[in-house]
Amino acid sequence: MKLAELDQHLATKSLAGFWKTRVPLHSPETPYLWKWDDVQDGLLKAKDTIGVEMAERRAIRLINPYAPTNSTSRTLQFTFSIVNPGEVATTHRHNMAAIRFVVQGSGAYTTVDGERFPMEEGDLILTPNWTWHDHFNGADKPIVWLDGLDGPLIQSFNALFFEMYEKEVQALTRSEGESTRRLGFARSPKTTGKERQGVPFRYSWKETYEALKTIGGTENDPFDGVLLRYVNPVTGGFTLPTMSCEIQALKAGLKSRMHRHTSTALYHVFRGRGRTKVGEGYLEWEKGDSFAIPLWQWHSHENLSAEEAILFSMNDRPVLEALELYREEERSSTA
Ligand code: GTQ
Ligand code: FE2
Repeated sequence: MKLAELDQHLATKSLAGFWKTRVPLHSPETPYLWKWDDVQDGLLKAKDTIGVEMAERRAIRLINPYAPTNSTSRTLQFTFSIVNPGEVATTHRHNMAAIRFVVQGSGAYTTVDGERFPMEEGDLILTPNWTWHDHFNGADKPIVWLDGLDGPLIQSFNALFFEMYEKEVQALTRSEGESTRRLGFARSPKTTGKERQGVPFRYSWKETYEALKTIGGTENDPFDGVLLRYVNPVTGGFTLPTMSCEIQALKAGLKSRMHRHTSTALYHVFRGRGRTKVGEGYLEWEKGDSFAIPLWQWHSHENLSAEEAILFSMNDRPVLEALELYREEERSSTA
């Protein structure tokens, strides 16, 4: 039998020979940067055009035009939300995990599984997989925050589920600060280690920044400056099963060494100005910008200003590690 004939025969039986399909390998992805001016302009236009009651969430997604998934990356998603004074974003839950990082404004609340968490600039709030969440802005100015989600990853499994709560706002069943008192500092001796990792939690900016300052005097990661992971309050490990959140300070003039790894990272510039070399090109960033560093691209960061720069980021390393797919390589040079 001729090869072409065989291939055709197999195709009629919904089969294919390995010699025909091979195994698709990793293909390099394109880094991308979103300017804050564009994001902010979109949010301010949406603020007056889209009612939060009609949209459920007034959120704008970052789309990497080079990604095949219509999302920020193949696994992780950034969106920015704006909530006007007095507005409520109604209660729902989904098995995407989400985080909120407050970019601008204050005086709003996110309620997660019955506990109310204040939202101040720089705070990080976890809404883990399948927790009920709603938001309320009690201030007299709009508030803007960054939503980080593992949506594209969950969609790749076709396992995304979503539910609306029966009421607009959920009842408060816990006191404010209860999760921190339960989990933030000490573990109950009854802790078994098998507790659900996806617990609601808030990392206040005040404490995050104090921690950055404290370790900044002595610890400097050659690839990332002064870097902190937001550890999960139950396990002490990654922030969530699917996402690791990190905050890093780059001292004035710092140039980090190059490395690459099989995790994908999304960044948001909280303070400062600089550039990140990714592959052969540079992503030039300033306060408010966001950028994506695809997996397996050599990269290094540079602070181009006389002030400290602070980057918030989220990556999918917990998933790569759990599946034994995580690998990392280092270079001794900075570019
Ligand atoms: O803020 O709860 O971008 O549920 C997509 C789905 C944000 C949210 C998104 C969501 C949210
Ligand atoms: Fe949500």
